[in-house]
Amino acid sequence: MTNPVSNARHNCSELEQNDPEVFAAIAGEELRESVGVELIPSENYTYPEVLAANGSILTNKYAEGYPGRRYYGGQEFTDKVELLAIERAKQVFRADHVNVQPLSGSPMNQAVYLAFLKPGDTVLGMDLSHGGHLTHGHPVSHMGKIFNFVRYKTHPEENGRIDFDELMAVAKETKPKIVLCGYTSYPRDYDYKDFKRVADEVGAITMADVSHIGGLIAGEAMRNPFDYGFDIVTTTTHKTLRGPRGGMILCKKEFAEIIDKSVFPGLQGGPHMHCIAAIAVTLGKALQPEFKIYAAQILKNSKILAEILMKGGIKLVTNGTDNHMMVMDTVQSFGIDGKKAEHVLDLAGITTNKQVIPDDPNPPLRPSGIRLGTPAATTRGMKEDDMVKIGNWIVEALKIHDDEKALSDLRSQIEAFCVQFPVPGII
Ligand code: DSN
Repeated sequence: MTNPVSNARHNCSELEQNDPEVFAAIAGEELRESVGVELIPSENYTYPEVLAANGSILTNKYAEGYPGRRYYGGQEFTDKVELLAIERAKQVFRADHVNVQPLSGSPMNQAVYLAFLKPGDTVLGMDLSHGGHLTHGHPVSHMGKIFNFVRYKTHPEENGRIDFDELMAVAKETKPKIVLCGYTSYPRDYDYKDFKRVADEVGAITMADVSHIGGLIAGEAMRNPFDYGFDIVTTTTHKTLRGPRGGMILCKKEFAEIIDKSVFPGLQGGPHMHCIAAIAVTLGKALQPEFKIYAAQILKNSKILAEILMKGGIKLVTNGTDNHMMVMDTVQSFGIDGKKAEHVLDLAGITTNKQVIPDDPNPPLRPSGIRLGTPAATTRGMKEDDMVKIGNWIVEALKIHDDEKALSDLRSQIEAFCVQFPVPGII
């Protein structure tokens, strides 16, 4: 990599002059994001307009409360911005009501649990190693200690199917208040009507955490849980949606008040108005026809990347993908754990993340797999032909995993490829 500071394109002369250390770190990150292939499926390159709103003076303002009923004066413009975000989110997701104030994914889900549950109440959520999230009740999470999360599993060898007869029996026995579906490392789609059937049988609320696929739902490339009668949908805004870091809770109108009270004053203080402005911009983009094309391309790229990896002898969890991501079993494929595989791919200039696989015998910091996906690469304009190249490079890098010289040569090839695809927001 060339010297990041001499190569810096970050546009802030005061920062460069007055805090060269932070400036240099940001410049280094800009360069890193430009010269490598970004395949972490929860990451993306946001829009220049989002960077402008997110870096705006709206960060100066306290705005506890909601539009029209705040605890501080001077809310003329914050109200406008928040209402724009809310109205656009309602349109994008066909939701009755939206709260755009959650600071990110964890408080977003916490606010939902705290709205409806008392300590000890039961939630059915997906097991972490099968694709669920920490906030879906993993025992190390605070929510996992307060509430009784009963974690269901998938059948990875049957395309990741969930056995709904089994889930129904568990629901009848444990009487959950919330039936939760949602994932961070599950490479398939859900059949929401089955979850709804289970929840209705036991009188539970249906909640879908679609953080990973929010943009794919917005772009109508994947199913929308509201079309199946779901009560609550949560999503972060910085993954497939391409927005700033943040979260949203979308719900049926009968839950509007309880959700709003749970977010503020129940859980959070002042909303981050600069982020909310950036979320409004993001949702404005999601309403454009081009966003549908983008969402569809993410899935096309994911399909072909999965095919190339499998053709190269890599075992994928569930043997493929229906969404933007896939999980490789690197122990089975190459005899190396996910920590080593992540490092090898880093050396080659391909960024991924180590990942537990279903019922992984290995620990989370040295798991058996790697998770990867196509949203960020698609944002850069990479298409099917490019995925073929990237897939073959991944196979090659993992095969030559102990040959640092060969990995370094591969990295030069990958850097030369990447610089042909500009990163939005980096001039
Ligand atoms: N950390 C996010 C992810 O990578 O999936 C979820 O919170």
